[in-house]
Amino acid sequence: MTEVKGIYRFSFGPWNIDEGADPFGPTVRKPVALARKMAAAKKMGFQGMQFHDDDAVPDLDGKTAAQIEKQAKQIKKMLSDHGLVAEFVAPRLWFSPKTIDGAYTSNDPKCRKYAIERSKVCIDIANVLGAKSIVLWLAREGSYIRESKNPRIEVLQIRDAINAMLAYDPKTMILIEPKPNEPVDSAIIPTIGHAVGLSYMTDEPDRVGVLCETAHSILAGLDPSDDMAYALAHRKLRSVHLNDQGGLKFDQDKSFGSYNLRRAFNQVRVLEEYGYGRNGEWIGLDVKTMRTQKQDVNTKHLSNSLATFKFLVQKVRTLNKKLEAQLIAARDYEELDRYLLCHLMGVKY
Ligand code: XUL
Ligand code: MN
Repeated sequence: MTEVKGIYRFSFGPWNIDEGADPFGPTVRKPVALARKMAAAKKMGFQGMQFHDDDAVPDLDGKTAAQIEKQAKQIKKMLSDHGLVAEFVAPRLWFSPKTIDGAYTSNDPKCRKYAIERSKVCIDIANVLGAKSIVLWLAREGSYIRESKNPRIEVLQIRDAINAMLAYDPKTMILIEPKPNEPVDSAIIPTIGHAVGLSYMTDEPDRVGVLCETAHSILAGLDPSDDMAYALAHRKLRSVHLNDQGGLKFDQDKSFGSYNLRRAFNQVRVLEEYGYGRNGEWIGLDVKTMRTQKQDVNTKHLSNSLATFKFLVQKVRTLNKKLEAQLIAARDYEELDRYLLCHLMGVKY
């Protein structure tokens, strides 16, 4: 049997090089201009960038269509000048005073309308940047108090919003990025399973996929590699946000593999076995610099995550498949466990 191998292209977003503010303290690093972030991406071996709509066009809501297009064209040129492409654009639907109570699921119809119009503008920006998909991180779709919304209607409202986007543009792919909590207490689409289910409810399921983020699966008490495998079985995994997470804490976005190397290995294993990337899927690294990190070394979380991913691809490719098959056939999973640990630790087995 010919072995399928993954083909990997890497991306991250401007928010992944940040100033270090957290809910308890101010910024500790100076902002880095977008052009410098692009130069850093190229230097570290990334091929693409991810954007929020207002990463590309700041203060978007106050601008005309012509102003938006002009600004987006400048960003497209900046990308080309750096030898990069745009992977996706995501509508930032969690900042505006109009999205305090949610976006597509707000109780105020004017606010729901705003969210859909803003998503259409996001698609326009994606088209100018040449990004093939938009990502919906459903940040405030849910509630702080269950009785404040009708959860069944919320699901249908999100479906209708996605249908409006599908109808607006005949080509854009829509990727749902689920997360169980933060900023809201209870998200209405908390897991990859929910997102996959929702995709089938839309008018064009083939144009609706998912983006699986390591930390979000862990926050839902699930294993990220199983979530990725589930989405792959449905042919719905169109992007990933690899990072790491130390259990049920705040959304940490730690460097890939930094908490649990074996869990990271299994994510790479699942992607590699499928031949992820063959259909143009990207490896996105949604990682955050530690607040303690100084200005001149503020991209190590990205280069380290990339290096760990590549290292783990080699670990998957150099696994002794014959031995693995023998141990599985003998049902000696204790020995398989030991072999895998030795292989990962790089010690003689
Ligand atoms: C939020 C998150 C976002 C999305 C992009 O937790 O992961 O960065 O990936 O909007
Ligand atoms: Mn993410």
